Amino acid sequence: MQIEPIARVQVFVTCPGRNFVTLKITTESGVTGLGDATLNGREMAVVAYLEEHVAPLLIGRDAHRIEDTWNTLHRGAYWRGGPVDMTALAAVDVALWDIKAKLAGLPLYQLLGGASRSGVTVYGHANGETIEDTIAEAKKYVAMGYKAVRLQSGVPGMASTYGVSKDKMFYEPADGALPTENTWSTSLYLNHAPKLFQAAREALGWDIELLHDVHHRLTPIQAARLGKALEPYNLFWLEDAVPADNQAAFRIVRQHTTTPLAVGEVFSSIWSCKTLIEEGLIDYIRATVVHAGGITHLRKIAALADIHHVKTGCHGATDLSPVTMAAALHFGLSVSNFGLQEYMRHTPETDAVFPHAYSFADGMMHPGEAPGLGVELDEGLAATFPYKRAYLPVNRLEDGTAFYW
Ligand code: GCO
Ligand code: MG
Repeated sequence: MQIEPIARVQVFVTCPGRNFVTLKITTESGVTGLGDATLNGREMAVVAYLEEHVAPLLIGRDAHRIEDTWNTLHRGAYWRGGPVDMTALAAVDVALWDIKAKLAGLPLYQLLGGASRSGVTVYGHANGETIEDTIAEAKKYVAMGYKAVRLQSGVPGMASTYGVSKDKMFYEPADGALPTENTWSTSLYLNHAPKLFQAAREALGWDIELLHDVHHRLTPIQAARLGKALEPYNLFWLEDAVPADNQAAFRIVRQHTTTPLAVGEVFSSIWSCKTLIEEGLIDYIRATVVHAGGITHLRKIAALADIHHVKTGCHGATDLSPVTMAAALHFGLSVSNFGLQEYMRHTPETDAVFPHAYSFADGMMHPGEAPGLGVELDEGLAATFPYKRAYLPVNRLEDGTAFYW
């Protein structure tokens, strides 16, 4: 039996415009694997967890035993689960898949069953202060070949809202050494959102898929009303319509609207979406490689989803590093029930720190043919971008009540 003992485990933190945490595992024969361990706004919690509690358990283990390592780290942790633990576990898992595929001399998707499609269809982010600006941005995505675009626009009367950036291409909300405070009005938003999509259909036609992210801000009955109001505009999905801590909340939304529902970017395990999937309450599951326990665990979520007609729709914001982007593309290319992949382009600095083999053409991405994930970390360049504490914003209602962001 071929054994590939783990010799070294290192954690790198770099901030080429935003913070990224990267795990690097090196085997005794010198093969390296990378895993993304970035948890936006809580980066150093995962660093400490990996360095102090996970790395010592890995030294000497056989890098080939991915499933056993996953179960050992998960079942062997009495306090298991949650975003910090599952992000750390994901980083280990992805790094081990990277190593295994490099040893096999194959791009990772080949080990996951091979390509099920010619490419991974992605959606881009069009956003603007006004409906007109947002539509103008969307037209640029259509011109670039995108087949699906997410639309977010500013709401008249609200100083700022989720998804609308100062710099349209690189939306980066984790912008403060202390959280920025936003003010939220559900009624202004609910009156505005359908107008955005009515104008978008008039200007963009019906051949482009349109998506929208509510970012966890409605009650179930408000989400139901929005879903109904958006039905005439044929959305590909309505995302995070309500906070999903209570999976049963989706029953109300579901029974009122045929607008397809997506949820799960903040989920860390199959237990966060078991009811949603089994009861057919959603159409797309947005759990990702980096925050839901890596490729090993995401495959189990996707397998459960598959038998319930739920497709994947993995999170792919800029706070997920190119290591996650690559892993998501290998996963998306091979998984049977692929739906759509989010793609927010990284800054040129980030792309330089993480040279990668993946590429975009005609609205689709491909992970490339390099053995493993096809991503490396330029450690020298990474070291020139030191960590900077950065929080995601917080939200308050107009009367000052603390609210979901
Ligand atoms: C998305 C997400 C992001 C998150 C961000 C938080 O749909 O891409 O909602 O914009 O807000 O990933 O870290
Ligand atoms: Mg989202």
